[in-house]
Parts: sequence; C-alpha cells; structure tokens
Amino acid sequence: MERTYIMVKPDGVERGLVGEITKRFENKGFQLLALELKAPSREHLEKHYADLSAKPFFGGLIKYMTSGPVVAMVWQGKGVVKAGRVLLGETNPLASLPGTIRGDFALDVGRNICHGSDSVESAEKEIALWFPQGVISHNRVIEKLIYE
Ligand code: DAT
Ligand code: MG
Repeated sequence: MERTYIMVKPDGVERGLVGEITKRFENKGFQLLALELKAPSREHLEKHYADLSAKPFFGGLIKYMTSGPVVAMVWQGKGVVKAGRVLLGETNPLASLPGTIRGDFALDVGRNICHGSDSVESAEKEIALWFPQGVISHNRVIEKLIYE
C-alpha cells in the first residue's frame, strides 16, 4: 500500500494547525503509521530539501524550517501521494483553492505550513530520512468500510 511523508512546518505547529491538518487526512480515510514532534538539525533539513540546494530561496527555507519544531507523519492509503498533494494545495498558497490546507490557512509561499511528498519515490526517501527506525504497520478493522 502506498505511503507518503507529510510534515506540519514550524508555522503550522506554532499556529495550532496540527489537529486541523491531521484531521483532513483521517477524514479522507488514510491511515496514520507514524507521528512525531521533532526539532530537526539544519543538516537534516538540508538533506530533506537537497534537490532545492541551488535555489535562491534555499537559505531562507532552511532558516524557516529550523525556526521551531515540526510534526513528522507517515500516512498510508490508495493514491495517498497524489491525494496528499491535492489536500495540501499548490506550493504558492495564493494559487491554492479554498478547501485545501494551504488555500484555507496560508498566504506566502515561504510560510505554507505543510509539506507533502511529490512522488512515490521521494516519499520512500523522505520516510527513510525521517523515520529510520521504521513505522508501525498495523491492520485496521475498518479497512473494508474504506475500500471496496
Ligand atoms: P512543495 O512544498 O509544494 O513541494 P517545492 O518542493 O518546490 O514545493 O519547494 C519546497 C518549499 O520551498 C516550498 O514548500 C516553499 C519553498 N519555496 C518553493 N518555491 C519557493 C519560492 N519561489 N520562493 C520562496 N520559497 C519557495
Ligand atoms: Mg516539494
């Protein structure tokens, strides 16, 4: 079953949006496999965002991401990588529709409150980076009510 890495960024944690963001993934039917409040090092975040290291905003991005704790999560379910991106909205919150997390709660691209993996491949890498100890694999009793 597909898995994705979702992270509430420091502004989302500070603004008390952890429950709101988590609720949307739960409501949709996705299954939580891992959740932890973390204070990642600069080096750890530089690995997470390695693909963006040449971008002019990289320094500001790392500074923002180390400004407070983040909530790291792994969610599982059918099509969860793509569906997670749909729940999040666009990278630029102003281009995100109401009903999406960024569309409902953010304005600036550099304060967009939540991260979601952009492909199955990056999800696997990100889950291994944030949860090297692995996640809890468990069978939900309600599975047959969510899937046909
Ligand atoms: P996403 O987070 O939607 O996957 P991304 O991976 O391209 O977007 O960029 C990672 C983060 O970097 C993004 O959430 C916010 C920041 N960022 C992206 N583009 C930016 C820009 N043009 N100016 C400032 N920050 C930017
Ligand atoms: Mg990205």
